[in-house]
Amino acid sequence: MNTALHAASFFKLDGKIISCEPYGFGHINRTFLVVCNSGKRYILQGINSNVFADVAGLMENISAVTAHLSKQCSDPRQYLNLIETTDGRSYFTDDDGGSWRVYDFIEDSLCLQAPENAEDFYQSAVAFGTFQKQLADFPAKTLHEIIPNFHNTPDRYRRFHEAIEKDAVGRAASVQAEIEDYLSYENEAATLQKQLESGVLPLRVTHNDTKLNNVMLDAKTRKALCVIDLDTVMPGLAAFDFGDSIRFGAATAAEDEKDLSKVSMDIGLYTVFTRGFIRSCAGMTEEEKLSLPWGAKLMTLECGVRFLTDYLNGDVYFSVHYPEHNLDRCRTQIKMVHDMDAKWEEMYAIVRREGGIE
Ligand code: ADP
Ligand code: GN1
Ligand code: MG
Repeated sequence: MNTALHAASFFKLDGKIISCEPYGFGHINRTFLVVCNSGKRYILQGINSNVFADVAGLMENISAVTAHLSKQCSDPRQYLNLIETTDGRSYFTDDDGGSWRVYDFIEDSLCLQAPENAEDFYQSAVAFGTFQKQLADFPAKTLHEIIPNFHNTPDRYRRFHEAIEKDAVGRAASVQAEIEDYLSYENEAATLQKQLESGVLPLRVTHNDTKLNNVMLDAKTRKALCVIDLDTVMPGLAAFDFGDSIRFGAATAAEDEKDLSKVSMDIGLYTVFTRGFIRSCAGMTEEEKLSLPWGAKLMTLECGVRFLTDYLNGDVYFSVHYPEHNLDRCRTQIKMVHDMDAKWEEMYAIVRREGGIE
């Protein structure tokens, strides 16, 4: 029996398992679709233990957050529902130390890799803005910090410097141009971190990985349904969630597009996302609203730094499908950053207008 199917047999599923197949496009966990003879479907995930050292803490976070959300949602498809193991735990550990969890499959839903129209992207903003608002009264201090310094951009630069120095797989010489381009932005990297440390920006419970493919839309109405992929829910800034959404969803091309002439930040999509996020996350301070353009730029810069760091380290973190995959990804991100620089004044003006700031 394969390990995923074996793991699935330890959960309280409705009926007998008839199939268990790889599913989706995540970079981190191993995801499977499990179908039972009752017709019921589930998502089984092998949790990536290289990325998540504290699986117990991670599952405690997810259990607590989904329990909190379940009290505020009328439709069970509006939050991730964890299925217990047969002995009443939130996850199963196999004989090789692998950790597995199961969720109800969110039926009649859509998960998009790119928005098909502006309304899809608006709905993803509603999903993430609502998620943040619903967690505004959640006691953030009780959450485990699953990946310390996850969106600490200066710390990502520190690790980038280490990777350049170490040059573990001898790739540094061939990517000097990319390294220099990223280093030329290092002086901007601490902008949000400084505002967080000085108390200008409030700490919230945030998702921290707000890619469009971490949102489910209702297949019939195409309205926001559910936010998924809760591994990185931790205390953070509104600008992190806003920014990572723009990085991925307002891009005019895929994260790994090779033809850079296709890559830019769609200002129309940026506008609709800003509108949806500000409207659904009521209560953001003026400083928070004004930090949103920085979120877009720094989350894109940071993700690019992470891709390039991983390329230099020999692709030890992100899943890659070919040797230059992380390099291609880092090139699209810096292209996006250049484009945001060109649109910087407009990005601010949009936030002011949508946020009602004179
Ligand atoms: P990763 O951390 O690897 O990105 P995700 O939790 O985002 O893993 O899951 C990968 C994909 O699996 C998602 O993009 C989505 O398509 C699908 N998926 C995850 N959870 C569910 C669910 N409960 N119902 C339906 N599809 C899901
Ligand atoms: C990873 O898990 P996934 O594929 O949604 C990563 C994010 C990156 C993203 C880049 C835990 O997200 O931080 O922004 O890839 N998640 C983790 O596509 O590192
Ligand atoms: Mg995901």
